[in-house]
Amino acid sequence: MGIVNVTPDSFSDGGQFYSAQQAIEHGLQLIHEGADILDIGGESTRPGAAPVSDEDELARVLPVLEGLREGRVALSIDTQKTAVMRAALAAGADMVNDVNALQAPGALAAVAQSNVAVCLMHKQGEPQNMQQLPLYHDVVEEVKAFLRARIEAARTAGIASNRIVIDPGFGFGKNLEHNVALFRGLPSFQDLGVPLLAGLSRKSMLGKIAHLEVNERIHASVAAAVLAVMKGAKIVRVHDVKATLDALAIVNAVEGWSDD
Ligand code: 7PJ
Repeated sequence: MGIVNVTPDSFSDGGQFYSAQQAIEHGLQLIHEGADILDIGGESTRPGAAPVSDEDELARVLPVLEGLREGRVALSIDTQKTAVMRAALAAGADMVNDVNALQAPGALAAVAQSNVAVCLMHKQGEPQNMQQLPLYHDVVEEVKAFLRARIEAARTAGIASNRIVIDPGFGFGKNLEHNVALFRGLPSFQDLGVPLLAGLSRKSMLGKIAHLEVNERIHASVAAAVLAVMKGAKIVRVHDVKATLDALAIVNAVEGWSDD
């Protein structure tokens, strides 16, 4: 899954793909590099980021969805907003990626009434405050329990489990110790019976571990993606598609997962 940010203040690329045309060109480049899914987002969820209105978010993402629809890859809409989900699904999105796990009013119904896939992600707190004091007794068990409950809520709302993907939400209300514990515990998320997505690309946990600024994290990000796949992730959400696929080709050749 290649990341296409359409925000002026996105987490990791400094807003360089803000304009729709630039975002479309970036998406086409990621398709060329081998992405199977593009994740299009118009609201930054970086720690401390300010919320965006429905109208502004839609104005950012809809032209990009339209512009990439002919690209013959699956298009994911990265949003927490029910109105944005509905409009993006009407515009042909294939997947909803919700860092809020469809907890907004109407979000479960919006996805249930379509036939698209959904990624349910765990976070603690909200982007404005989530890194202030993340607290867990057992981070792996608590994140798993939350995701289990959200899978159940989605299924009850009419979303079949073969449409659901889960994500422990690296960096969303977790300190370095929590993030490392979750990463180590990734294999146990397979107990939940749906595919696992991991988003580690360029995140600050990698910077903290290897002492890297955000624009220096490609190699650490590739290592993290490879390790996540080896621990069971079926989808990795990345900025650097070609570098990641080159590394995963070696894993596939040696570990024999090329038919997955
Ligand atoms: C994630 C995401 C993630 C999912 C962001 C960033 C922050 N969606 N959206 N998982 N991260 N599913 O890219 O650094 O980890 S925004």
